[in-house]
Amino acid sequence: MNSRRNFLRGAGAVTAAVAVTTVSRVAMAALPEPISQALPDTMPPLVPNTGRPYNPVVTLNGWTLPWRMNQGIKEFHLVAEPVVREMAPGMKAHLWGYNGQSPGPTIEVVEGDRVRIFVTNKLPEHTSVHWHGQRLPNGMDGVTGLNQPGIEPGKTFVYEFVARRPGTFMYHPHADEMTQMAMGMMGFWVTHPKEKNPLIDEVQRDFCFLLNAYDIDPGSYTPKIMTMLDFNLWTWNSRIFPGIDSLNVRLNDKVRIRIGNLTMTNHPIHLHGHEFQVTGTDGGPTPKGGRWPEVTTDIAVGQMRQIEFVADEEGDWAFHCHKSHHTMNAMGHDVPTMIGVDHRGVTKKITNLIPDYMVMGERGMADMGEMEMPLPDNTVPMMTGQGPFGGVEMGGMFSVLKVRKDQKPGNYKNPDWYKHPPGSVAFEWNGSMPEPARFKAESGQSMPQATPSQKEIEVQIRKPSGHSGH
Ligand SMILES: [Cu+2]
Repeated sequence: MNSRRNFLRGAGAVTAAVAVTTVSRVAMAALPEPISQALPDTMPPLVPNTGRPYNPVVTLNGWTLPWRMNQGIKEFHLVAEPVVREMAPGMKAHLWGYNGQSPGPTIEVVEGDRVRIFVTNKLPEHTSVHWHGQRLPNGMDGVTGLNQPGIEPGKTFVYEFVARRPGTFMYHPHADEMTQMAMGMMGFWVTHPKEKNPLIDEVQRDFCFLLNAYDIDPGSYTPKIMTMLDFNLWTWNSRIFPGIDSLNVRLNDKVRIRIGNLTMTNHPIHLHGHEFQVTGTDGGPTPKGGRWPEVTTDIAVGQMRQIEFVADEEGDWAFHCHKSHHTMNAMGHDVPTMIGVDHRGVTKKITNLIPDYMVMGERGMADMGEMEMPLPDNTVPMMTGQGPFGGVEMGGMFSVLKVRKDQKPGNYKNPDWYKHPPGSVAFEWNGSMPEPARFKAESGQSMPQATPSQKEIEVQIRKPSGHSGH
């Protein structure tokens, strides 16, 4: 990659993309060393040691791409390539991404920075990078065929523009998009304000992640790229609960969370215990008069949202997508609802043939959290995770905001479970249970049926009889 011959080949391909800008060939004496990340862990903020100072972000289960300054220009090197991404302990996916991970590294720059990004393609097909939300010269917008030719396998292209407005952005291919995004190619981009901006508050914690989704059959490794709606893995930065790190903050920190949606559906993102405001989108900071308190904000496809709040309630607060199927891992959606169905007789007959058979859903699906039926290799249970009080029964797009008095400023380490003050946890009632009072309706049906003499159908309610059913 760094040999002179490769560089010259890359530089030849570059000319088309930068012909109209003022990049001097001399300035690009060599490509910046590509930097790769092997771990799926949340990396500490990358404090800038060159260029203008700023308060860096923390990418959930991700990292920020280091850069080099070259005659006042910030140079980055992205390598599009196949990667193996651990989605959660026990499950790895064969994806496409950048610099060793999917999503790719976060790019952080400062408003007014001149940015040069080298993009090397190590995929088996052509690609390009679109810089979602940026003001830039048309030839840098990255739409294959429209703004540039595709970057063929083995080639390197150069993008160069000034990061004109501060905000929350992302990057992704604009070449065979369906395949490349279904395979995990995307990354976050943050442009920090260069000076105090009346619409951008200072925060103590600044997190970011992308919403993405995959369809990977249990027991397999590669996403099905033709899937349009029925995805089975709902991910934050290509991670599923319990593989998504918690967001660890200090009590009374002002917290910003930046979220972008590159799935095929909307995600109502919900935070417990606090109200937040949407302070910006990929279109820029929200005017202060247009902000209102929320506990859930819907993020539509292709949108980005920046939420902010003061973390002034100690505890372990759930933070998740509110679509209940998006907080589950791979499952079959063709399972019928079995609540109230007594299959004791049937189960006995089946277990004679298939000893591991387990009936699903007779008392609801919570049993799945402690399911003992063997799973295929490389598969995370549909509902899983252990909290201090037992199974959390979640999957997919779920994490926890941990607010602690003793979390040190700038420290992102995961603290132990919250220790609740005595008497502040919901508890079991052991007193007597009065008969329910039956409410008598006062109004009647305003438009009764013409023939009210229908036969009443008898419905049998089977009440659960404890956990020893089968
Ligand atoms: Cu969702």
